[in-house]
Amino acid sequence: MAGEACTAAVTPRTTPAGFTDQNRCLVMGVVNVTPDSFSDGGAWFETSAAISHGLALAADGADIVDVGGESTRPGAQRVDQEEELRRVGPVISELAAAGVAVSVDTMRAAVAERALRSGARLVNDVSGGLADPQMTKVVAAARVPYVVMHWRGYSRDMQDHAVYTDVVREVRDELRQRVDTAIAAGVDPSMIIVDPGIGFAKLPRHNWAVLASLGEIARPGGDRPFPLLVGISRKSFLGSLLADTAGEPRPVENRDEATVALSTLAAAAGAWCVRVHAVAANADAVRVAARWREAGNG
Ligand code: PMM
Repeated sequence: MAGEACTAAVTPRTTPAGFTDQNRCLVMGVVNVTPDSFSDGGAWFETSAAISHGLALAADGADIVDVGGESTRPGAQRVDQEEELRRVGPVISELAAAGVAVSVDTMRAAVAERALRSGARLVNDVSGGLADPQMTKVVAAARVPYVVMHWRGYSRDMQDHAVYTDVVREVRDELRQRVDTAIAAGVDPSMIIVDPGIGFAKLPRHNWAVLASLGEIARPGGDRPFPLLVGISRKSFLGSLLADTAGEPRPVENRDEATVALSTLAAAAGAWCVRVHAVAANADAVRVAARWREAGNG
């Protein structure tokens, strides 16, 4: 495949078992059923608003709708399990019943298990199995695709862990440990998706270094690539990149154009999926990137 011959930033796009290859990067739309997420500030906290929003994202072209009940913005405190379940349960059931491919964004095995019973088709675990040792067992038993993200600790103090000598090597090696642990627990390797965890225990320069080496990140074992998910949407490193002349970061509500630009680049570099808030423009972007790759770039 053309991607093999290109730079380390480029990787062949691979697809996890359970998803059909669409010949392009997929788009995962975000529904945060939280009062305090940084990007949408509680707009979808009511169950009915979250369901309508998930349906709207699917209509806009989301291939997957990711439903989460716990904010992971830097500094966020945890919610308890019952509250997390109360937030995501009805939203997942309704969206799945409407035929939407739903993923659950959770670090808790019990929440993942309930979400899968309600119709979720993928587990998105930002802790990559570190937060709850039961998670990999639940995923293995359910035989569903599993997103293993690079993570160094809970949101309340994660930025204290943004210390690296060689960020690409360390992220890749730590992902490898998480992937090995998941496989040892019985998760089918063909169901694993890796994610560099942009903004999680990372400063802007770490995010950019990792994004420039997606080919290496996708190969935590150094050999065959895993499907890669990238979550860059509206994140603060884009705010600082686009700061005004006084140094004020670009506000979160004005970061969608930059998100689209970076989704295009990630898709052109071979990402399997981009996780975004504004679906329609990113759905166009991944189609442009697919055509770009088909034309011989990547
Ligand atoms: N980022 C957030 C939440 N969940 N999941 C994955 N797999 N990758 C990410 O980068 C990621 C995630 C934080 O963003 P949000 O608060 O806007 O949802």
